[in-house]
Formats: sequence, C-alpha cells, structure tokens
Amino acid sequence: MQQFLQKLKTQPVMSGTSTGQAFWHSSAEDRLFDSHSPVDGQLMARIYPTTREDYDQVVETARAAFREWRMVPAPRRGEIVRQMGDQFRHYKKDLGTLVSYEMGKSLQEGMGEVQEIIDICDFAVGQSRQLYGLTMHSERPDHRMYEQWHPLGVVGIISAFNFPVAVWSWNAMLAWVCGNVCIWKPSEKTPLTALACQQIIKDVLEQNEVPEGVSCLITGGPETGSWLAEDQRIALVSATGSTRMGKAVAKTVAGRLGRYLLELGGNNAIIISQHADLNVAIPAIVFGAVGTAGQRCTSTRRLIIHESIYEDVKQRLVKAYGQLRIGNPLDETNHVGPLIDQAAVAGYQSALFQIKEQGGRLLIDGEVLEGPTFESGCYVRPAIAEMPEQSEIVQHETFAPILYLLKYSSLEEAIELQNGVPQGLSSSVFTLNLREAERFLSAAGSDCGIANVNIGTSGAEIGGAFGGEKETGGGRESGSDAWKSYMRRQTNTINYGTKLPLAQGIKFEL
Ligand code: UN1
Repeated sequence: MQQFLQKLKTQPVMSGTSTGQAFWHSSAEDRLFDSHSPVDGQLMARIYPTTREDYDQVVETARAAFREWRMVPAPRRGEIVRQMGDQFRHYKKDLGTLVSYEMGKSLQEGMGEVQEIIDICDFAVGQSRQLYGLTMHSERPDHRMYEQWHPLGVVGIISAFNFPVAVWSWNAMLAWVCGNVCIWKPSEKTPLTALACQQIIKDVLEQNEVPEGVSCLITGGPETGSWLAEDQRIALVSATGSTRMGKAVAKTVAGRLGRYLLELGGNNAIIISQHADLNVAIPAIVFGAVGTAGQRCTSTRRLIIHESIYEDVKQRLVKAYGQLRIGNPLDETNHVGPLIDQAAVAGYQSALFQIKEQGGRLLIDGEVLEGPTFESGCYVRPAIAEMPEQSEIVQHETFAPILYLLKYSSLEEAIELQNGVPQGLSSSVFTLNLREAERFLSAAGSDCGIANVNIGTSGAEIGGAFGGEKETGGGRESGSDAWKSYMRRQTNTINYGTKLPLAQGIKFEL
C-alpha cells in the first residue's frame, strides 16, 4: 500500500490546496483532517484544509489563468487533455488501487473508474474540435447570422465520495476543452484520490506551460463547498451528492443568478416483466444492487416484478445473494466491500428498522459484520426486503445495499410505481416484448434521465448524457451535448451591406 501511495506522491501529511502546479497551505496544525480507509480503518493521511484566505488566492489565480486559457485554441486545449489521458493510462493500476482503498469499492470498480477518466479524456479531445454553433439565414439582405459558444470562466466542481475521481473528470475535461478553468472540491471523505489526480496531471500542466490556476483543488467539508456556491466569481457550480446538498447549492447559486449543474440522488428501479430473460436479468439486478455496496447514484434500489414470476425471481435472488462474498475490496474474489464510514452504517441500520416498522419483510436480513478483516466496522450484509407498498423508506435513497421487492399485474401499474418516487435518475425494464419495451421508453413511460432495456440501472457509458429529473436535479454531464453546460451561447448578426434594414420590417428614417 505504502508503495503506490509514494508513487502517487501522496504523503502522510499533505497540503490540501493546489493551483495545479503548486500545492500549499496556510492553516495551523490543529485544523488537519484525516482520511481513514473503510477497508481496514487505517489512517491514510492527514490533510490541511483550505482556509478562506487560501480559497481567495485560488480563485484569483484561477481568474487570471482564465484570461489566458480562453484564448488558447480549443484543439490545443484538447491536445493537453489527451496527454492527461495518457498519464491516467500510465497510473491506472495505482490510482485504481487508491480509489479502492480510500473509498472501499472493489479493485475492478476502482480501475473501472480510472477507465472512465481515460474515456472522457478521449471524448473531450474529439469534442475540442466540435464546439459547433448553428448558422441561421437572416431575414435581412446582406446580413449573416450565426451563433458561437464561448467559455464561462471559473467552474466549481463539488464531487461525492462514491465516484471520487470519475465525476470530477467528466466535468473538468469537458470544461477545459471548452476553455474554462476549474476549482475542484472533492468529498472530505476521499481527499487523497483527488490530491493524487492533481499530482498525476501536474507534469502535463508544467510541460505544456499551462497557466497556473487552470486546475485548482480545495479541500474541506460542506462549508468549503458553500464558498463556491456563494461566490459571484464562480460562473458555474457543478455539484454531485445528496438532494439535500443540491437544494442548498441551487438556492444559493440561483440567488445570485449563477449557473448550476446538479447530479443528485437516485432511487432506481428495474421492472421485471413476465417476458424477461431471467438469465440476463438476475446478474444485472445483483450487480446493480450490491455493486459498490449500493453506493452508486445509479444503484438498483427497487425491483418491480410481474406477479406471475414473482416467486421464481425471489428464489433466484435469494440463491444468488447466498453466493456473495463480502470482504476486503482489494481481494478480487470478493463481490462486496465496505460502506464508506460508520455514519453510512448507521443509515443502513436505521433503514432496516424502518422497513420492519412499515410492514416490510426481510427475505435476507441485514447485519453489520464483525470479526477479523471486518475491523473497520463498515462491512454490511446486502439485504432484500419485500414491501407491501412504496412506503416512506422506499421513497428515500438509502446509500447502502438494500433492495426492495414490489409486485405488479399490468405494465401501466409497473410504470406508475417506477415513476412514483421523488427521484428520477436511472431505470430499466427487462422484457423481450417489443410493445412493452417501447411503451417503457415512450413519453408515457419512465420519467428518468436514463431508461434502459435488458440492461441494469448502473454502469452507464461516458458517451451518453448522464443525469436525471425531479430531485435528481436535472443536470446532464459527460457525453452527448453535455459540453454546452460549460459554455455560453452568443448570437451574432453581421451586416455586410451599405444599408441598415431593421428586423420585423420596421422603418426608421432620419
Ligand atoms: C454516480 O454514482 O454518481 O452509471 C455515478 C454508473 C457510473 C457512474 C455513476 N458510470 O453507475
């Protein structure tokens, strides 16, 4: 472990503030915060949080950098992002391992996360040559009309612990090719992976003489995030996390008429029709429900099963859950790692309690695992609960491996249940029936930002726009035309004639 921590140039005590090429801190020793691994409870490093003075210095450096960076041709900015992608290829194993150790997801998923960074780098390189605007035909003679896209300025990125590096990269790589500069506030639960990313790209920034301040990092808790939300100098705040946090950010940023992009909670359901291929459906359900220990925004939380196959699905799931191996995520034979911390374990226990109170029946009861290798106290057994209805606890996103089973008799009813929660991120249906699949994808179908057929709710590719509706916040990140969120549109009309014809036929003669 120490070896790759050193390789990633992370140290036992680290400065948590960076403007890309430089790392520093100005706070006193007593303000250090710790990063513990949920894998074994070990202290990984102690970090100096960013002070308010440090923060102001970061913002001013970023603003100065923007004045230069915005004039660098977009394909050249893309070339720099391409080199970053190469660095992440080089460090994939080390960074993937650190993600796994600091966050607790399986090694494969840790590497998968770094792969998402590499993929979005590639995507952003291509995008850097495709920041297209439309041209319009003017109603006036000798006039030309078109639109162009310009960068916004300083983009603040608030990321969550569950995808400690990928979600930053979706935002940062696109924001950079669009000509913005970024200030990243990672979760205080996963600061080391963020510091490692800054170290990984440092050489690229230096070698290409990128102005200092294009890639900034600030560390700390919710208060540090609120500085970004309140600050008029931050053109866009992109925030990933809980609905509660998102509502606070939205309110503050909207109060100053700034822009925000939100990717908040999900409460994702899979509909299992009587026409489903269960050999495909069962592994998708299990991966979606227990992968990342149920801590993805896209984790499968609800199963809506046709009554005619309900018992069959139930039995198959209980059998599959019986084969799950829970333990150290760095051991690739394990399927389920720990939750992020003790507070998450308490949330899981409280949900189990509420399930019983609200008339649910636990098919597989949850428990906190004890004994050797479980010393961190963060390992829990994935649970399955049969629910009589979508009671309060089912409406709520519990960030833990708890799967709720519900029964339906008609597809309309299933879709209503699927849509009958406050969140709207990811959804899917398993069916081989064309009518059912198309109905689910139609305007009268799923109300989510992501709707799939015969694949699960989690594990989206970077090429599509990622995000959801309702309490999920409405933002779209990553692929498709998500780049537009990081730019401002300017409409331009040019008169190349000798007269001044006015629009709408208005005459104004002097
Ligand atoms: C998240 O949980 O915030 O679709 C992001 C997925 C991943 C991203 C999840 N590609 O599960």
